Amino acid sequence: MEQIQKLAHCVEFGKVNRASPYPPDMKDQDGADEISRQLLEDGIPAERVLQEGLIVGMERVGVKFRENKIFVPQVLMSAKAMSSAMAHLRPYFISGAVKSKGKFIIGTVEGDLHDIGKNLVSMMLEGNGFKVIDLGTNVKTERFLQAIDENPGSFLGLSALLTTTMVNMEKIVRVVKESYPELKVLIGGAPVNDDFRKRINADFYAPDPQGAVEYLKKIIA
Ligand code: B1M
Repeated sequence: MEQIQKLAHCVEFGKVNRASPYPPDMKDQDGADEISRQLLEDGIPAERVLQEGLIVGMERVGVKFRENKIFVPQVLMSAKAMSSAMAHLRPYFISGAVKSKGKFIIGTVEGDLHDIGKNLVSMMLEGNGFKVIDLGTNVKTERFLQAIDENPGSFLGLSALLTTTMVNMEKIVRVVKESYPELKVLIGGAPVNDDFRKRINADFYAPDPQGAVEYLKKIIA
């Protein structure tokens, strides 16, 4: 297997580094950390490392998670493997050698502290080449507006896990669309669905992280 394919494999199966005992059948093998560093040292362009290694691996993760072939703990290990490689790639993003696919602002809405699903969406988008601005949980409308102001041309993602907080999405979408009618707003989280999305005038409802990735990729294509 070529090294770059090995990197995709490490992300897919959550192999962080050589010291990591997980997954057991890859024990004592290099992980995403060592392989990505070696590829860059060998002069492989960072763009290729991202596209053919990390993104390929993360896409497989997204599809398997959607099909219930893997579960949250496995996705978190894949995200960890991806993050270890991203640490080596970050300087290339900053220098402009690797272009991000777009900026994605995300937060769990006001009153809501659940962040596991939101974090999965963030990781999956980062793994697919987007710059993610994660505002955390309990995010007020004003904070979303400030982030949009600071990051022109970005997309916005709202997450909610409570029936009592999903209603806060409506105000956020209304206020954001008043100032930025062109900005695409995605919503997600267990209590929301496409009917609710239509009602509050958001642009897209993603049932899972892969749905968000596919929607954004379609828009920027
Ligand atoms: Co809370 N909680 N919780 N909780 N909690 C639920 C959501 C609940 C269904 C449990 C229950 O009663 N059966 C219930 C909500 C009921 C309702 O509103 N109808 C509930 C409640 C009531 C509460 C409290 C009010 C409890 C209390 O204090 N009395 C309280 C509220 C605190 C607050 O937010 N203000 C509370 C607190 C907590 C903890 C802090 C203890 C903890 C959160 C820890 C954390 O997130 N860091 C917690 C947890 C863990 C849960 C459950 C058990 C699990 C949620 C979770 O992480 N799921 C949950 C019950 C359950 O779901 N079984 C429950 C896994 C996660 C991967 O799924 O977040 O749905 P999910 O994300 C999915 C998709 O929805 C989607 O992608 C993800 C992956 O597929 N997605 C997006 C999510 N956001 C997206 C955004 C997108 C696209 C897709 O684009 C932008």
